[in-house]
Amino acid sequence: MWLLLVLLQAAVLPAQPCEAPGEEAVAAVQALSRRLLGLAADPGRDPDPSVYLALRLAGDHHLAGEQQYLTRLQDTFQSHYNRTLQEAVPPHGHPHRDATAEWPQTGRLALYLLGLRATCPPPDPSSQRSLVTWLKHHLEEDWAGSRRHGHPLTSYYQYSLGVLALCVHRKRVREEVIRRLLEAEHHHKFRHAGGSAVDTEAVTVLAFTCLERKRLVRSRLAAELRAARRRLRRRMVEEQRPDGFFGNVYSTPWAMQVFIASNMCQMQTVYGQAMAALLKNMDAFTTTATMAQVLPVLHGRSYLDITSMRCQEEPDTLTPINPEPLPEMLGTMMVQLVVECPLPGCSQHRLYDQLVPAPAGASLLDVLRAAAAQEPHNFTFDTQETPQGPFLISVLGLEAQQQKRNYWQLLTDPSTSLQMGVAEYRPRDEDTIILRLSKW
Ligand code: B12
Repeated sequence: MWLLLVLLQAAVLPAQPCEAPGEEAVAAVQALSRRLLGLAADPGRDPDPSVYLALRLAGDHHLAGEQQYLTRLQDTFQSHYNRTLQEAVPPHGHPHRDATAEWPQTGRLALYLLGLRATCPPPDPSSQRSLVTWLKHHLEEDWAGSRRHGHPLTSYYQYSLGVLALCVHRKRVREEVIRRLLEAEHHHKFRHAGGSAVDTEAVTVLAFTCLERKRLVRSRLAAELRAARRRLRRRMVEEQRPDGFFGNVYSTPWAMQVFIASNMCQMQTVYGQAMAALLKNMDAFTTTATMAQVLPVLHGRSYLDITSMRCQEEPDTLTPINPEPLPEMLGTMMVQLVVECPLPGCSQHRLYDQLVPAPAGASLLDVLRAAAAQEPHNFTFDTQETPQGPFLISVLGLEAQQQKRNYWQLLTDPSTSLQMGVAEYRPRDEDTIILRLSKW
């Protein structure tokens, strides 16, 4: 009887304490994992280290598929950095600033290095040494940028990812570099116009947790990090929305990683509420990037679990599925497209205001294409491919500038910032969409 009870309980309880509970949830999570695996197998998509991390942190695996994906990632990163290293590294081993003339790649390299730590069996650490040196270099550039401009050259999100990845690789970073994050937290600098701070706060908490846990900082700093961690966690709990989300549906998985990494998922009802909200909104995760960010928490894992991968216990049972085509909608819709330039230096505030007909159910990207094709051909735009999808970089010949921290913000009337990019958002008939050159 006793044995039966234990067995029954084992069948009902999730394998990981923070995992999505219940049979229905397990099936939904597995379906999402299988879809991500299907998308990862598409050679037409650039490999993304977050996708690899999500596959590695899942409960079940397709080990051959993961190995293939890793090879593609290695080809991309190793060849880029080997080439740049040959051009850039002087004999004493520190990369020159000029040879990395492009923007620092703090976040991407950090995610790749996190991915490498998650492979089974772990690769020879000597093969990663030069990449770790590069990451330190990018982080230093970001730190110098933050002193000069008051913010890192990339963003605090990428900066925190950099600290986290170096910590997971057990590499020390200068105390001043860490203190920059503490100051930013103290002065509420993580929030940027048009976006919430939750994603960045959560990555920072993970980085602080790692630094403390791996004892990579002195005890005084460790105490400060612990206090900041508690503050940030308390703030997240206080700011949880009535629908269960922290920030929005896409930042919620990051916030949940905080509770997993702090072993607090079972104690906090907020965690259960957030998990229930995610499970109710699984269809919001349509891009590889958003799927990759939600899957680890649905499996009850955080990025800190990378440091304790159990290579012997990985079931090789996952099979890919291909995405289903979206249902076709009949008819046309009319979208009011408005372009605004409210920044100093703009010739006019409202630069464009036209009604655009498009097929019902079309994406915002399709609406922009329809506007460009429409007489008198006075609308132009350009996008750039990113791991999150196409990013709108220029409208009517006005390019958003990374250096000036401008971006083309997407809004619905009067001022609601969209939670999706141009390829994912589907306007409805009679919607007004605003493309606004904003500061972040
Ligand atoms: C920083 C940030 C920004 C900055 C990026 C500038 C910079 N130089 O860093 C700014 C403020 C410009 C920005 C803009 C937007 N963002 Co943003 N952003 C982020 C954040 C916090 C970190 C991204 C990052 O650095 N990743 C690490 C690097 C290594 O990965 P990466 O993929 O190479 O990152 C680049 C691209 O992702 C791109 N990018 C940033 N945001 C977005 C959003 C979309 C849809 C696309 C296609 C690209 C893109 O800029 C990054 C830096 O170069 C994420 C949070 C998260 N959870 O991912 C949200 C996030 C990716 N953004 C989001 C959104 C919704 C937007 C906007 C659509 C908001 C809006 N209404 O205008 C716009 C994009 C509009 C456009 N022009 O196409 C959502 C995307 C959700 C989804 N469904 O895909 C996220 C997940 C935030 C959230 N929790 O809702 N963002």
